[in-house]
Amino acid sequence: MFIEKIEKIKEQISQDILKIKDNQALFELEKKYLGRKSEFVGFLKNLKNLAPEERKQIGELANKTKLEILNIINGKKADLSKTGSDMEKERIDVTIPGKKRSVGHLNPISIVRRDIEDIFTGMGFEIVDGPEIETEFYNFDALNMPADHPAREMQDTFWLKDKKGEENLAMRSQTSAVQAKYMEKHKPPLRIIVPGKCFRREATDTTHDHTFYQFEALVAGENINVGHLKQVAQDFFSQFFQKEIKVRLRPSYFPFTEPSFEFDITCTVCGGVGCRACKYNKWLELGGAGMVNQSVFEAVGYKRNQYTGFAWGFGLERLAMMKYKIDDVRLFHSGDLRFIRQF
Ligand code: FA5
Repeated sequence: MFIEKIEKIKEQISQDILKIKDNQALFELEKKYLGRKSEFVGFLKNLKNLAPEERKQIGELANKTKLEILNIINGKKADLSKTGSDMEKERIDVTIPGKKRSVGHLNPISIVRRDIEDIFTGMGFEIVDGPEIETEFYNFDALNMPADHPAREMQDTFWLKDKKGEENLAMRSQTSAVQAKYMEKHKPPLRIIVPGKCFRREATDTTHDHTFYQFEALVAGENINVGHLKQVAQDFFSQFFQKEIKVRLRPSYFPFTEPSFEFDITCTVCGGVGCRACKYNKWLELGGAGMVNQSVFEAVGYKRNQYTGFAWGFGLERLAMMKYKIDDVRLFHSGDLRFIRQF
């Protein structure tokens, strides 16, 4: 009799639930089946009057049924909470274009640096790295620039104390600092480029910043001459700019090269007419260059006059300025998003 009753309740709720259209009706239904005064709860209360064996069997069935009733009610609750407008909100229009995710991109300095590295590895050069904090020895002394040398003044930099508290570590002022370090460990023939960050205590202007990049080239071997220097540079520029670029070597002085040159290319921002980027000079100085001074070779342990070589140190920003027609070097490190997002 009890079992039949339970079955009947189950059947009844399965039918009743179909008629429920709103939360109020569902509330009434829940009350009807599971409320304190409901037939089912009254029935559960009466179980205690059954014989133990029967109580166990029917009790289990009753509890299972109670769970089933709860499931039916909760299922309906979930259905009702998804009203017509909720469904509308959840509707997905797969034809709407997706949201564009903004992915980062390379800084123009990195783009140019990679371009340079590609071109020079294509010419058989090795890419060498060096520390940005350098000893006074490698940044200056090994390059024939002892402490009292006037050329040091043009590369005033920021000094740091070493572990002993002596101020003889420099934020390197030139990538030439890597020259002696590399040659101490390698013998010619050698061909390297060293792209990297340099620092100087500068009064900044459109072509000078306190932090900038250079890329050094160093070639050493037998019978290397100025013609090689000019040709390699010329090949590089025509590949880099994808067009013929005029170069100009002006006599100059660096303690570590002999003879020395200033290396200019025609300003590609104004096409050689004169603009802010070239300070109305029509030419833009890219860097210094020259034939490696035999004293530098000697300082790293090579025999004097056994090898010859050339080196240069070009400003990487200046190349980027030419390539992208940027008229102020300070923009690169300004952190100005309006600038950076243009690349
Ligand atoms: C040198 O630094 C030498 N080490 C170059 C060199 C290497 C000569 C090997 C001979 C052999 P200079 O001080 O002229 O030279 O700097 C070279 C280039 O670095 C400059 O022409 C310029 O393009 C870039 N540069 C120098 N100072 C700055 C600066 N403050 N801001 C931006 N670019 C700079």
